[in-house]
Amino acid sequence: MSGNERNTAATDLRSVPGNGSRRATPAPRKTTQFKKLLHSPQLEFLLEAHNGLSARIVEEAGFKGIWASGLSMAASLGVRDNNEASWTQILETVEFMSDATSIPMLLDADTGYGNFNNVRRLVRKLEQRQIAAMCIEDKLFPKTNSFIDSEQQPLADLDEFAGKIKAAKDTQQDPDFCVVARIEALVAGWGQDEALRRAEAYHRAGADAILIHSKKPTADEVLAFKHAWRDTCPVVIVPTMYDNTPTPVFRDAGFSVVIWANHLLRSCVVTMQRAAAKIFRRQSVTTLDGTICSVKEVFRLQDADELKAAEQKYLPLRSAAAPAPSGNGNGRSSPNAPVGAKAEKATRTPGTPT
Ligand code: SPV
Ligand code: MG
Repeated sequence: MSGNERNTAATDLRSVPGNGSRRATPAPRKTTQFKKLLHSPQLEFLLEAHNGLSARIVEEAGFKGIWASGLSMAASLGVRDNNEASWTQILETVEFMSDATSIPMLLDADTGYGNFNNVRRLVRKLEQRQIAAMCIEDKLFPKTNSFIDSEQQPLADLDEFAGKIKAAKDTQQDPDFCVVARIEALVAGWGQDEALRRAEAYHRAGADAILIHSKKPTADEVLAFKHAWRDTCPVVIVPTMYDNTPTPVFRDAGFSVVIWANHLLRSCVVTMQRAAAKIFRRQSVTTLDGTICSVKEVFRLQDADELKAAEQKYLPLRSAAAPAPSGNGNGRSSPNAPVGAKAEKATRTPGTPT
């Protein structure tokens, strides 16, 4: 079955934690879940993740969706938010994130990593990996983060960017895959009229939602945009700079989705810096108790138990008295080792620590 066929099936087989294993519990497709979030009557929230582990933590916390942040993925790879990580490296990262979770993900796909043709290929690859939606921004490749010299950043030509959106919508196989068009006009200092002109064009091109970005310390700009745009289509915001705005303000204004865009990355930076400094200073890890999780918790997040159960099911029984598997190095019994239910004391070679 091709990726596209898999994705357009009536339901997804819900991923369960555990390296790609799946159980046959029908769940709405991730695309459908995301589209529902966009159109839900209440304010919804996405939290940033940047790898499989953080994605799983977002899901466990109760969030209904994940923002695969370009800034956070780049930072966690140790590079800048300037498309220094290639698009296939990003694809690989979000594949791990998607496999590790059952909630939908909105990929921050920057400018789409090229022109309309690159966007078409990107959409195909995202659908194959069950990524529910992508957000593209109207800047030029290679992009720079919106909060670095933003007013010197050129914007994409409106028609060229609208063509990218149309190409994405024409390419998607799953009718519920969503394209979010991110407008940088306010960030770049082009003003409200230009932001609205672009929103109109991107909406006409088929965008499922508009992300209006702002670098102001208050929400005034995005509130003014929303007031003028009304409910033409869902509006998504990223309150990174206006983070003191009380959430009810966003709710009352009728925004669709709030993205907390980089807060897990920033929280683990602090935690890691503190732990590293402490360990270095004290030449010991004995004082870290209580500030780090147990190894057992890491195993839980990796779903080690699922592998243990799978070993019960799939690994052949091996007599405890039998010689150790000879040299195949994969932890399974050698084909010549005595096996079978008759063995009085049988064991399986575990693949995971307990
Ligand atoms: C990101 O998370 O990469 C974003 C949001 O694009 S921001 O960095 O706030 O512009
Ligand atoms: Mg970004």
